[in-house]
Amino acid sequence: AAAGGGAHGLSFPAGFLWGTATASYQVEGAVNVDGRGPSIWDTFSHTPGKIANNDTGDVACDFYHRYKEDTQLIKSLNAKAFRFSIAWSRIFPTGKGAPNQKGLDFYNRLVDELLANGIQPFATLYHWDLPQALQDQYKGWQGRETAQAFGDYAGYMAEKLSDRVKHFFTLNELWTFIQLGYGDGVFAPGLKLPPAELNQARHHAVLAHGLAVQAIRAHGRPDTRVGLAENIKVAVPYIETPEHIKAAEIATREFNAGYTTVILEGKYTDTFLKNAGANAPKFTAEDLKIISSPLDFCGINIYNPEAYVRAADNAEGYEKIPFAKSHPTSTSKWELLAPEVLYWGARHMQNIWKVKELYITENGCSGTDELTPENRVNDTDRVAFLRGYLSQLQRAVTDGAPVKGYFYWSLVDNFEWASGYGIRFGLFYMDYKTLKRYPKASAEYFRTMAQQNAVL
Ligand code: GBH
Repeated sequence: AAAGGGAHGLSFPAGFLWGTATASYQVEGAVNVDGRGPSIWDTFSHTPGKIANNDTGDVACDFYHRYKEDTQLIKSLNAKAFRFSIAWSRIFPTGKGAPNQKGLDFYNRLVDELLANGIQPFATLYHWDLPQALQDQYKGWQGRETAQAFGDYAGYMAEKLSDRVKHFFTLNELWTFIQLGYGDGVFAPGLKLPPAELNQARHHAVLAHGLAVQAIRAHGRPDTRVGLAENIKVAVPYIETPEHIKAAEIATREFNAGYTTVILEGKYTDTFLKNAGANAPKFTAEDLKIISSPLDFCGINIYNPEAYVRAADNAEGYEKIPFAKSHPTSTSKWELLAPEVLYWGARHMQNIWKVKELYITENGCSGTDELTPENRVNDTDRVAFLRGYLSQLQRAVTDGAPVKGYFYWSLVDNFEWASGYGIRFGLFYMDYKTLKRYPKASAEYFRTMAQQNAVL
């Protein structure tokens, strides 16, 4: 039964979960507190020239100390779920060995605070802040040992938190941290590996995901649920007719061959292996079994399409249509705006891989966000973004896509990786001098939608 209902009649089903998301290194700060070990993002952000303005996450939003205040912000949005990530190096300062109780205590306090305020915790175990020691010892994801260590850490977290945390995500956006961190050198650890080594690192990351799924099953409670949060590369059919929709499905399967496709299908596609040739990763049949361990749900982070595609009479069965130079973007130049990507992301997961439970684990819009003398932020661009993207999500749910919830990225403005603090995604504006938070117009918009369970 539909609850609420807006002027457009764009209601979501009763029980649809509204939430926001953050990640440890982007918000926590407190990098030298309570025994936290250094991560590759500490090293990278302290290397001059890597981050815009040479910003670092040393203080960020000081979420480590202000999580109670931020829980009230979440509550004020009528959000009933919060997705956060755990800093591996707070728990295991060198990635493995003896756990650090003080680090665990922080996440215990956070989880308890969320639950006391009626907010379900959704925990991501890895949002890119790899313990530096694992980078030094095993070359990070280039070493199979890192995947093993991740599995052990995941099992430990499930044991400690699963009495209260019911939803775990293994790794956030494998594509991003592998491609940009180990391939293009623009994210930590800043490497530009040749194709064979890059492929091997990527293989270790999908293996780590599978090992973590198994460890969470082994050490969690019977009702513990596990999924991943991948930025699936979505092909949008440029016209919604059966032939172009089919082409978009073929393209989406290939765009994600090294990530979502191998995780959900348990094999690398023929095209992927053919294209990789001598650079294909070394793997065993047992690896593929681990990698494709069954999941309870999938999280998808979606901002922009990978491409518009059309059906084509070629070997691939599709062709990409290049983006127009004038295609609109947010203040992040990579964020090509296309609300229907949320519709097609959800539909492809359902139609290609028969996924039964989906969450939009990230979706958001960056903007210029200036604070007026009256302490307002008139982010009309973000309001328009939300209305457009969520209308398409509502259409997907109406058409039967099994989307159970939506997490806006992000709760507050935060450390936007290589872009530093200059790019803002939050529903709340962060004054980085005072660390005061101010609701933007979009926060009020979100709060009303979440309350009425409808696009307004
Ligand atoms: C998400 O990635 C991340 O999970 C989240 O941490 C982040 O804050 C959010 O997006 C907003 O960016 O630096 O020009 O090479 C979304 C996918 C992949 C989009 C990396 C930006 C970097 C482009 N992102 N990409 S660039």
